[in-house]
Amino acid sequence: VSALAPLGQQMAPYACQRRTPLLHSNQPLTEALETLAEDAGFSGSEGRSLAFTRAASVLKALPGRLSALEELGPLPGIGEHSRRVIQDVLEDGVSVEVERVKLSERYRTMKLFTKIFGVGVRTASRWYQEGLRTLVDLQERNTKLTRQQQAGLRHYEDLNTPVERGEAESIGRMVQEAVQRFLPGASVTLAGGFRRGKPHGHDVDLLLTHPEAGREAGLLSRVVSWLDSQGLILYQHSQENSFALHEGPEPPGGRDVLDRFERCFSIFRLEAQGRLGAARGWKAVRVDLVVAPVGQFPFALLGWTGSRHFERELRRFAGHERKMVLNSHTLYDTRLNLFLPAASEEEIFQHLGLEYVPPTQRNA
Ligand code: TTP
Ligand code: MN
Ligand code: MN
Ligand code: MN
Repeated sequence: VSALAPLGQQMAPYACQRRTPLLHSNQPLTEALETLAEDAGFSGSEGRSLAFTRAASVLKALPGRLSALEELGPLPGIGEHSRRVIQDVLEDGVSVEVERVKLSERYRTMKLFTKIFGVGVRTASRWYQEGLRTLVDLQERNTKLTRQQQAGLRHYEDLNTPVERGEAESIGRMVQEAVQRFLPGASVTLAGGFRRGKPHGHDVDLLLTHPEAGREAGLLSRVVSWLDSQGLILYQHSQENSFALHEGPEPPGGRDVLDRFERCFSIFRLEAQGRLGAARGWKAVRVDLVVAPVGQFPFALLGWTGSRHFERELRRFAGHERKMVLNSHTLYDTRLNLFLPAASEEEIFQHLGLEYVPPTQRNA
């Protein structure tokens, strides 16, 4: 028995109770499990998908490289199927099941289609059933596309080229400059994977707020119009704020609508940063802009920093262990029947009775 065994046994059951760094020692194992999670998601098996995601997440939090299944001990959240996959990869270097999935026509096609901005599992699956297999098929068979999907297809290559941190920071500055024009004192915060320390990402997530509540109203449409007039926006689609406190908290585990902030899903035209490979002089980059009133800002920041699995676990912990409802707007205590305000992410963790987990340790 190796040194990992006692450590494995100390592993807390919820990902939000653990520290999960970006880099960890079990990459081949987590990649295999995440491929199976993705494939299960592609066939609509959310439960199975979550089970593989949970197992991968536990391995990411291990303090060292796993060399034998026995070292895991009775770890929470790693089911029988996942154990089998782990064992195969440990013993043979690969899992036959995972390799088969990766080569399957269905997995490859679903991956190709869901990488189009605006295409989810349901649409991709329908196209697959209709016999479509390539991006050219979509065009040749005159598949009906939304405006968002058309933009996604037009910029497919750029949008599937990782966004570098420097590019994300440039976009942050562009937005900050526009914001200052219309509302001095407002702030722009880089959230998402970059806040967790990732060196690159699939998009740029920016949170806008102003220290005086209410001042942020109307800001987003002005900012987006101005950027658009400067030729910096290739696509945008905005949603109004649909959050109302008087509606009370939403039941946890309901729909996957994550929040109701005023927001803009967009594609920016970013001038080349003097790097290689930007022969055209510019690059299309996905940008999410979200506006939060200052009172909800810590909740929005926590919600938009991710990872998705970390967020899901925070909400599950809040509901199951504390009888509280957490979302990107508020924290509600159902036993005391009141909202618990917070001025920082730290205070939200305190309300939940959780040790604070800094953004770079939320890579669950
Ligand atoms: P993403 O941008 O999808 O993911 P990411 O930034 O972690 O990774 P990547 O580098 O690939 O971009 O989502 C960021 C966070 O935003 C995620 O924790 C979930 C949250 N989110 C919401 O709260 N509401 C939403 O409507 C969406 C789309 C995301
Ligand atoms: Mn992101
Ligand atoms: Mn990456
Ligand atoms: Mn995003």
